[in-house]
Amino acid sequence: MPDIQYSGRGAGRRVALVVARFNDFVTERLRAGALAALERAGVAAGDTTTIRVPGAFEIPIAAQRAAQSERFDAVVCLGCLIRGETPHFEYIASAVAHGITAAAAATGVPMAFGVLTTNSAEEALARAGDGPGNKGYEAATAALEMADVISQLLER
Ligand code: DLZ
Repeated sequence: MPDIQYSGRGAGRRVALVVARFNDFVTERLRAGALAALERAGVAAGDTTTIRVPGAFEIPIAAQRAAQSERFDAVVCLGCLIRGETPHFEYIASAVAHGITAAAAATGVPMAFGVLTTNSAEEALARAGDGPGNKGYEAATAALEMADVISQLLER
């Protein structure tokens, strides 16, 4: 049996970006990184849809609804939690991580975790710069890889 691995091609994939507006000075940079990764992999601009939600806490329900719509092959979840500015930081971060995991398991649609959890705004910005170190870029790449792998698994 041949191995199953990412082809590196994203053409034809339809991708939802669920982006939290809270800390948008970071999350819009994550979105830009994600769009750059999708474009580089060949995803058409018309095949991406951005869904903005108030904060990271709202990401899982929007991601699940997007997946249930059957309009997307993958969902990229982008948010930014900053410890020093966020009471109950651990609680929210845990709820978001578990919520995204549950949404992916419930729908079978791959969801990438691009939610930063940092100690400061400076740390967050360092993970949202230009180029491949951008965590939005990494999340979008992971989402495409999982969409490809799952599609190959369903073929066999
Ligand atoms: C309320 C809040 C706080 C204090 N901090 C953050 C944050 O650092 N990052 C983020 O994405 N959202 C934050 N929020 C908003 C919550 O995620 C949520 O939108 C509200 O509690 C409303 O449910």
